[in-house]
Amino acid sequence: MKKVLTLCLIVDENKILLGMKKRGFGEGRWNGFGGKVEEGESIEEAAKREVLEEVGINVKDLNKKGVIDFEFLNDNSLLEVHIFKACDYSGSPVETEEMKPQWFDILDIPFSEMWPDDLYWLPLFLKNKNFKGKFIFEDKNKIISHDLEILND
Ligand code: 95F
Repeated sequence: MKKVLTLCLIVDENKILLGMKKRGFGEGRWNGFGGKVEEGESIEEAAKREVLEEVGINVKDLNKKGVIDFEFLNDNSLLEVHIFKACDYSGSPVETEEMKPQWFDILDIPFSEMWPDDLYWLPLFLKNKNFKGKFIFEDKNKIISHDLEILND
């Protein structure tokens, strides 16, 4: 069964807010904020809820940037991740049980401590492109194939 997840990256001028995942899936990696869409909520509602829960920030407008399907061959799972950019927000990041937040200069993104797919799509995201893609992982560290397509607005 395919699971639908959200991923929201907060960008403020030349900085991007990432969180170091402290537990669970993705532990030890910097990432945006997100998680599973629950029954009865829209994908955008889920994206906002996860940002508030994980880092204590209220995001105003979400800009939809891309959708990526991730297949993990090791555990036979399929995830559809909806990726959003938020430029308008209120509050300051707070550390939670889930995440230790930190602002990074967009020229100094810690790709070596992130999910390996980010190296492909995050540069497009930062150039404000819309995209869709599919990545096949052998396990959580190894991409064995990928497709990534830029969409016309
Ligand atoms: C990135 C991911 C994943 C991958 C983990 C689960 O919450 C949504 C984001 N997420 N983020 N950048 N890459 C491979 C796992 C699907």
